[in-house]
Amino acid sequence: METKKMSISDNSNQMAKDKLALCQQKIRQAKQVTVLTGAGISAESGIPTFRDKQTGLWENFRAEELASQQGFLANPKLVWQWYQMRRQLIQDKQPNAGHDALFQLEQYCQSQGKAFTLISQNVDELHEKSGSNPIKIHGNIMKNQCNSCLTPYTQDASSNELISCPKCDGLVRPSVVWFGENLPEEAWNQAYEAASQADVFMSIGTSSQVYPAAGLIDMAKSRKKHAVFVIEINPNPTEQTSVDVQFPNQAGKLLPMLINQLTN
Ligand code: BV8
Ligand code: ZN
Repeated sequence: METKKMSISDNSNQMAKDKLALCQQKIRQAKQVTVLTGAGISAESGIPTFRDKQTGLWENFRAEELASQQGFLANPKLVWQWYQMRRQLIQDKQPNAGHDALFQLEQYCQSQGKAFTLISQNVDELHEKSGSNPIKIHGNIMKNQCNSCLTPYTQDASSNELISCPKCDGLVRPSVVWFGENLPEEAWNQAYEAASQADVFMSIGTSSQVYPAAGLIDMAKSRKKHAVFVIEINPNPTEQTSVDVQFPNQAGKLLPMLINQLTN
């Protein structure tokens, strides 16, 4: 019985090795590598994902309600305090091995003359702390702006009390994209372009449920010129049908394995 069990686990190890080798080969052959990350890549740094249930004061609200113009106007203090709590939670967090491996991949691509673009749905700054310069399509939770005249608010905003815009007396809010709001045009155009030029598209730590970000994979796949190779890294495989290789692993564990062999 023992040998049967060994062969099954050997089998799955061999399969995993083959998947890694195939992905490394596709990256070596690629001219453009495009990566899309979601909340899952920050999970191992201790930042809860959007799928995680809200807790405390906000446990009876869904993130989609709080992260919206409607939610803010209905209860500005509750939403402002939700962001203050999230900023406090995020500010001392450090990048994990997944973020660092993506920066190494970027350096590898540059050394090989390949184009590399990192697109992130995340509003934390962990990619930046590990040296990357992501296209932030959902904004940055550490920045603020006026909800009425959109003027950036660069003064201290650590208070739990609501802050009024010095220019128009409107309410100050975080510079993130709320549900129902358009994505920043320049960032979205760059993300769209990088997806449409991709030879390898990596979708990492995203449930692929928030649009238009979740549509980038299908848009990349629908490109006429030639097939794009799609890699997904997520312990909970998504319903994305265009994925060529799915790793049911944590990004912080899998990415170093994928990148280390590539660069050594
Ligand atoms: C738009 C900033 C045009 C805020 C975010 C009705 C009215 C209006 C719009 C809509 C509507 N119905 C649908 C829409 C479109 C809507 C949408 O997609 N809704 C969803 C809920 C269906 N989209 C929008 O509104 C977008 N704008 O469409 O504009 C428009 C304009 C007007 C009217 C109509 C259309 C704006 C979307 C942006 C919202 N803002 N963030 C804030 O942070 O407070 S999105 C927010 O969700 C975060 O950025 C986060 O990234 C994202 C959630 O997605 P994920 O990143 O995937 O995170 P999630 O928690 O879901 O999943 C984590 C995954 O990680 C899991 O799968 C897990 O298994 C995995 N994981 C866990 N651990 C690990 C891991 N993976 C790897 N390693 C690990 N260790
Ligand atoms: Zn204002």
